[in-house]
Formats: sequence, C-alpha cells, structure tokens
Amino acid sequence: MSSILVSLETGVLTITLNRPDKLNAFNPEMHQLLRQALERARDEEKVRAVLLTAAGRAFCAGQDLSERNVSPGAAPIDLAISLGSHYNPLVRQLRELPKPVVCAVNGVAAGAGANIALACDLVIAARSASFVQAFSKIGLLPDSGGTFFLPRLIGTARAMGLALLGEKLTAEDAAQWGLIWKVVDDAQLMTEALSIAEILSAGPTKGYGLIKKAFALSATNTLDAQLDLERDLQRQAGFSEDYREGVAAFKEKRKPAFKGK
Ligand code: T3D
Repeated sequence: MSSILVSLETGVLTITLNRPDKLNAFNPEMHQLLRQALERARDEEKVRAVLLTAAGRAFCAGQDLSERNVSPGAAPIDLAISLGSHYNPLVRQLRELPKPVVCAVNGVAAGAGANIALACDLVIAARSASFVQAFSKIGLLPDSGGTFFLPRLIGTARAMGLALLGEKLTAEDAAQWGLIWKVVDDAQLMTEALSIAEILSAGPTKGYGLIKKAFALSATNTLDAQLDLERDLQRQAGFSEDYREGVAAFKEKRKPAFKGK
C-alpha cells in the first residue's frame, strides 16, 4: 500500500497521507512520495490547486519515532540530516509552489505534522482535530517552520506556551487564535475543503502565485521594500490573461472564466 495517495479532479490534486496505522507519521518513503506529488503539482498545468489531507483518525504524528534507535549504545542521531534532507525541503516546496495549497486536517496533527499543516496556505480542520507541538515532550524544539509560523500567526506568548508545554490545542481554539482558517464539523470536512480547493482551482492561478510570493517576502521586508514588491508583482498580475478576463467579466456583469494564465 502506497504511503501517499494522489488523485486529480477538476484541477485539484488531492494528496492523502496514507499510513493510518502509524497515524501518518513520516518515514523516508512518505517524504519522497509527498515531494514527488508536489513536484507534479508544480509542473502540470492542469493542476490549479492542491488539497492535502490524510487517511484514518489522525492527520500526521510527525516523525515516525519507531525509526529512531535511541537504545543504550546506539550511535548518536544527527537530526540535522533529517531536517536538511526531508522536512526543510518539504516546507520550502509548499511555500514556493506557485499554486494554492489547502490542508484539510482530519485529526490530530503533532510535531512536524502540525507544522507541515501550518505551512499550507489555507488550513481547515475537523472539529475533533487538534494541533500539538509535541517536540518538547521528547527534548526537541519545533521544526518544519514551527518557530517561524507560530509566533507570526498567534504571537510569541501563545507560540511559546504551545512550544514549551506541548499541550494539545483543539481545532476550535486554533481557529479562534487565528492559527488556521476555520473549523467545521467532522462530517463536513472533506466537502468543505474540496469546495474551497475547487473555487481556487477555477481561479486566477498566476495571481494566487503572486499573492503567495508577496506574503512570503513580507515576513522580512520593510514597508518600503514591500510596496516596491507589490508594484512589481502587480505589473506581472496585470499582464496576465486572467486579469483581463476578470475586469471584462466585472464590466459585463458575468462570472469570470479564469484559465490560470
Ligand atoms: O527525527 C527527526 O527526523 C527529526 C524531526 C522531527 C520532527 C518531529 O515531528 S519530532 C515529533 C515527533 N512526534 C511526536 O513526538 C508525536 C508523538 N505522538 C503523540 O504525541 C501522540 O501519539 C499523538 C498526540 C500524535 C496522538 O495521541 P493519541 O493519544 O491520540 O494516540 P497514542 O495512543 O499516543 O498513539 C497511538 C499509536 O500511535 C501508539 O502506538 P501503540 O501504542 O498503539 O502501538 C503510538 O506509539 C503511535 N504513535 C503516535 N505517534 C507516533 C507513533 N509511532 C511512531 N511515531 C510517532 N510519531
């Protein structure tokens, strides 16, 4: 059974983490297949949005700890190798993909599993889901962008509380805190997430890519630099076919038919 399932329908590439008996914890194979699926999303023109979700009762429990040998006498484990070769490239890939990524968090998201979800563009969670910065429970610090995303999304006080205490944050609280886009009833999760992904897949893909780029750079830019960036990116957006279509449709009082070009 493959640890990643991939399907393409109406422009939405749905990627499902599929190690449910391991709470979809990451092993090297799952990393590799997930990265391949995201490369496909980048390269195939007919993919206009990505929906990331998972099978079973969990979203992802982070690193598969059964793969880490810490028995007495075992060689020290250099975790920088794992981050450098797996987690960091994955987060960069999600952030740099010039197409929107919706994450449907179907259950507990722990450790890197939580932060991979937060690296997506729009996170929607089932009411029974939760987010756990489990790292400190095993002597680690949040990775996969956690120390970057958390304080920016919810402020340092709450980010520090989550990181130090490693407590479960319910999906409801995550939404209230502004960590995620919204929470929905469990039975509605996939319908809602797919409906959002389909709206995005019918949208101005180039413009969406530029929105992602602008937000990514705003994290380090001054206001002046960001204004210049907006000017330059807006130039690109204005040259897109979808901009012309959007304005024409507005004037003609009809629904735009964006082509993602
Ligand atoms: O190593 C590197 O490459 C560095 C990078 C690290 C990135 C990271 O993600 S570090 C953080 C790793 N993840 C964790 O520490 C999370 C550990 N898991 C938990 O805290 C809890 O299991 C959950 C909060 C995810 C879920 O809790 P709960 O009560 O719903 O389930 P449970 O009973 O704790 O777990 C169910 C089973 O899944 C259990 O196995 P068993 O007893 O039924 O045979 C448990 O051991 C297993 N499991 C859960 N998480 C992992 C796991 N097995 C391996 N790896 C896991 N991460």
